[in-house]
Amino acid sequence: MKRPTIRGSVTDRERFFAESTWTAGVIGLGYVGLPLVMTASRRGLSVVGFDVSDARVATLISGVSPVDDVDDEELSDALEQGARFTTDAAALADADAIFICVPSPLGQNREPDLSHIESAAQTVAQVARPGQLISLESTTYPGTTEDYILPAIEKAGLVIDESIWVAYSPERVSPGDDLKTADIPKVVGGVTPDSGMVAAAAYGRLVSSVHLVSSARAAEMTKLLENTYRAVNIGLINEIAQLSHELGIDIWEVVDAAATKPFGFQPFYPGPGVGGHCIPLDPQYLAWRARGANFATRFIETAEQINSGMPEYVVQRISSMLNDEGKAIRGSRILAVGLSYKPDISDDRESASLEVTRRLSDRGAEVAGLDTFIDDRRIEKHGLEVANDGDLTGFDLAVILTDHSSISYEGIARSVPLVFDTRGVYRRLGLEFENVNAL
Ligand code: SAJ
Repeated sequence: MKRPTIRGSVTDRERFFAESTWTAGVIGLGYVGLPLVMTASRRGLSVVGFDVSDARVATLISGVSPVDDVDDEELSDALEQGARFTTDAAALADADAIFICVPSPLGQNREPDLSHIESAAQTVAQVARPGQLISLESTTYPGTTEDYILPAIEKAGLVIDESIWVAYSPERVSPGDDLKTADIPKVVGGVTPDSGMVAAAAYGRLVSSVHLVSSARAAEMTKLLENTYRAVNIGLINEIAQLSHELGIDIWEVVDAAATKPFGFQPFYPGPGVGGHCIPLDPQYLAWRARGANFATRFIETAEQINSGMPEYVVQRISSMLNDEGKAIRGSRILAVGLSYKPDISDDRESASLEVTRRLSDRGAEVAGLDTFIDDRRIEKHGLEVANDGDLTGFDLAVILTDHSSISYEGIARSVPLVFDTRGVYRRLGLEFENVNAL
């Protein structure tokens, strides 16, 4: 692909983004895009949010936030300040900077699915105009911004660094974390040095700290390193947890002890597997790109095997606990506590909890779900009975899969004869019950 020639100076464009009240356009109004719209609005910028979903746009216009981390009040404030939400991409032509925050899932064979990025690039090709900054935020493999966004601006007849600037800046939203977008340092890399400078000036208006790297690829790789680091360390602790159980050692005690080391150790905790739309997926983007370079990413593959094997490991441990009481999974009534992929959020995408409940059901258990963040209809949609937290009797075993803070763990231990705690929540809360076993 012929790279557009680089001409023109950036100083006035940097100054524009650093000093004027410009308009931020966001493509994709999900758990990344909507907080970004809120941040821009709070910082006094005009904002226009675009999404392909009529329902999502209608919800936003009605002042109801579809994203856990954005409350209705915040949304109403932004609407009062003139925030626009639309399914009409033409509105993005008003934006001085367009931030692309669309999903980057995996396809059927766990290969990158860039269809959302591709469609966002087509939108950019339609609305791009001189003076704009285009920044891709979706997690993806190194080279995506050049491969997909540059051709889009060329199609619009624009020249990089003369009439338009292009960069990559990974999102670092951690759903359920009370850190706001503006308080999380932002890594930024341009497809050219000049584009990086212009993007850094724009992001400097949105967040408290910008870390400029030399290229879009470096920024893309930064994000994949962050999340691969987590996936590999979670895989490590899940393996050590299984070994510790074989050796009769309490892994939770050992992690807490290792965490007393003030340097060189970051605690990770075992669990029923790795959920969410980032940690299980992002490392596969890097592994896929590595294969294209004939490079084997062994740590990523091994971590993936261990983490994706945790639901079955949890089922085996449950089977042993029931067998010790002369029972089998088949015919047992099991209470599954915590169905979302991590505590105190309602998101159950890729949730390991649901992989565990599916396997238990497949083995003939009657499984009831208890999750204060997920409504009954969704629990039933997952093929589970809805547990009545007012009466937890009648179960042979309870398994703690996601440790929401709103659950009464003491109540569960007093009502259910056996409890399998995959999150170490009883130890963390200092609750000691004979009938509770931990991973
Ligand atoms: N998990 C473990 N053990 C651990 C940590 C996590 O089993 O020690 C599991 C969790 O239960 C969950 C999954 O891994 O099922 C992912 O957990 P997470 O805390 O990484 O949560 P995410 O995926 O919502 O958010 C992560 C961000 N998290 C943190 O930095 C703490 C961050 O890596 C990214 O900003 C974000 O993904 C993203 O959007 O990429």
